[in-house]
Amino acid sequence: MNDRLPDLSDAFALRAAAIEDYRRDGHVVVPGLATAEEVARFRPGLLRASEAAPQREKKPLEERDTYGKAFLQMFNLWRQNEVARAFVHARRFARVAAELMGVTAVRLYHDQALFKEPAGGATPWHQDQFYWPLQTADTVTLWMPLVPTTREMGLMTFASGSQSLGNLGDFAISDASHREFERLIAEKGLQVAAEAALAPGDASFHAGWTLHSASSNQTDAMREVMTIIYYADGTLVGPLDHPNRRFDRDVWLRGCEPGEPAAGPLNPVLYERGEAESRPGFPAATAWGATRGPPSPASPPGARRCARARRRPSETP
Ligand SMILES: O=C(O)CCC(=O)C(=O)O
Repeated sequence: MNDRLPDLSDAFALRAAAIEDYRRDGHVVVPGLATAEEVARFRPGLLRASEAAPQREKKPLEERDTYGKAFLQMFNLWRQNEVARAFVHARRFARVAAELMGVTAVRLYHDQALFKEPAGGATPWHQDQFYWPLQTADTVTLWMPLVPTTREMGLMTFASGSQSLGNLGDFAISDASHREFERLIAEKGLQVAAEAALAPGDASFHAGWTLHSASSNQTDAMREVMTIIYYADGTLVGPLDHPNRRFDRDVWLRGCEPGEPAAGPLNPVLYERGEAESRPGFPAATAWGATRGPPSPASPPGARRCARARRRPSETP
């Protein structure tokens, strides 16, 4: 058997309608971004990486809070082995992220394996970007199951258009965020879109400010999902105005100070559009970019790394 990993660097033919849907709704499903065969080849390495990740929760489900019951959360798998690195760094995926956002280059913020255990709880409504000290609305999460996933195992639900409301307040993932955002969704009459079933390699993408939640796992099987979070190259580090953002800066933007480019050693550029790749006919910036300021420019030469990371290039987490 050929044990070389499948090549995930090719261009995926993203439908123009998917870009429009993403920019209007703040989320979209991209079926078949990877084939089931490709996912099957990467899965063992991703599982090994998730088992080795030091953050993997050891406490039994019943001793955890609502957030802890929602999923096992293991991050920076790409630092664990070459298989995980090739998956997380896949140019095919990063290019779709860039095309959805309408930016020319994207960086990695981090990856996370989100495994909802049998009897794992629902994921409360929340906004991801509450946690992220990133000064841009051009952030997006790829969410891809590694196994066939049904609603009963825990699939995502999105409040369409909620990304355009921006920051809805300081709500960490909790019962309180769920209550508050459920109330707000009803008050604003936002459409709620619930995924029904995804195959391995199908991916959903959601923007950093999109309100989302996920159903509980009522089956005996682990819901294995990989996520990869991207942001526009050129993004600056935002204020570290609460402990969650300080944590995120310390873990994922190590060495970067507010006001500097978010471009530390853990944030490689995963896709940069070449001249030959520009696709006339695709709108260039996010629909909400117009109201939230211009899209982030690509980094100027010399601004590729944040200052502290430049001074300490050998530092690794
Ligand atoms: O997988 C889940 O249950 C929730 C995922 C999520 O909140 C995210 O990817 O931002």
